Amino acid sequence: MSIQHVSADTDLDSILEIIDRDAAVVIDNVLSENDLAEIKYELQPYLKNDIEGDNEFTGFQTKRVGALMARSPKCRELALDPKINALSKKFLEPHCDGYQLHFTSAIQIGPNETAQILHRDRGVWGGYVPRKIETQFATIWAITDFTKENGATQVVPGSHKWDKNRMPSDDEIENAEMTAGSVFIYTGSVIHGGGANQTSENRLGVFLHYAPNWLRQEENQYLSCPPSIAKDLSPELRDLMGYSQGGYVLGFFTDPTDTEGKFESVSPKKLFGEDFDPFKIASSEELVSSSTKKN
Ligand SMILES: O=C(O)CCC(=O)C(=O)O
Ligand SMILES: [Fe+2]
Repeated sequence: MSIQHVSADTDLDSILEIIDRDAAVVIDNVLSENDLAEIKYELQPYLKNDIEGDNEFTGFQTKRVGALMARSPKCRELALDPKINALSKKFLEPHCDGYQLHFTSAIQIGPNETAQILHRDRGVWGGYVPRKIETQFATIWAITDFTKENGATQVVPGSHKWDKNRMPSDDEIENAEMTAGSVFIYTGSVIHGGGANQTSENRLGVFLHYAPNWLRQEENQYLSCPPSIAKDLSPELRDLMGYSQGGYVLGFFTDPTDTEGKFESVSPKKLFGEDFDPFKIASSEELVSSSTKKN
């Protein structure tokens, strides 16, 4: 089963149908040459380091650069991309009342890298989230071309519906080949992994993953993009990173130095002087009704 490609003007429902069937789809040619040049320029200082992986999962010739919301204004735009966010919301909302940014990473697979171990990203929670709950809506923005030869992500379309222990045969494994500026969408339940790079060029992708607001984020956004940096970002992006409340009470905070009660059990939005619906710990009736509603 090959990976389906769609154009940037394809409607949401058609894309979601493909995601439901294959858990993999490429939207072609979303970013301009200019966008790509800006992203490369912004990531360059961090990709200069020589910190590469050191095992079969992180690779031996692969660089991973995180904290993209703090480091790259252009990656902030990608994270807020309206179409991706509309898809993410629709995909995740059967199991949450809001979603958040879960993981940001630029992954550069260098020459001579071998293929990454195939896996499902939902494994980050150790297998404790029931399979019927989709945990991740994941994007990989191609900053260079992705080819089978240079390490385009390997994917097994349809494997999100497989029994947990079924292994793919070689002819079931596809590569998410795409031109620079395209975006590959996959889910936390589909089997995939970085491809082997048999060329002399680097393969670079920007990974931005989204997850329900009630799950622990893979990349700690509050440490990777602390309030001192987050204060200069847009309220929408801060919300997406989790500087907001998830549901009734998740994510409230108290300023430990506050003796006047101004920052006692409040929404993180208050930290940034944002207008927000006054945050109160939910009443016990609300909590009871929300816990019965979902179960
Ligand atoms: O680099 C890639 O193409 C995939 C990386 C990946 O799946 C991961 O690190 O979880
Ligand atoms: Fe992965």
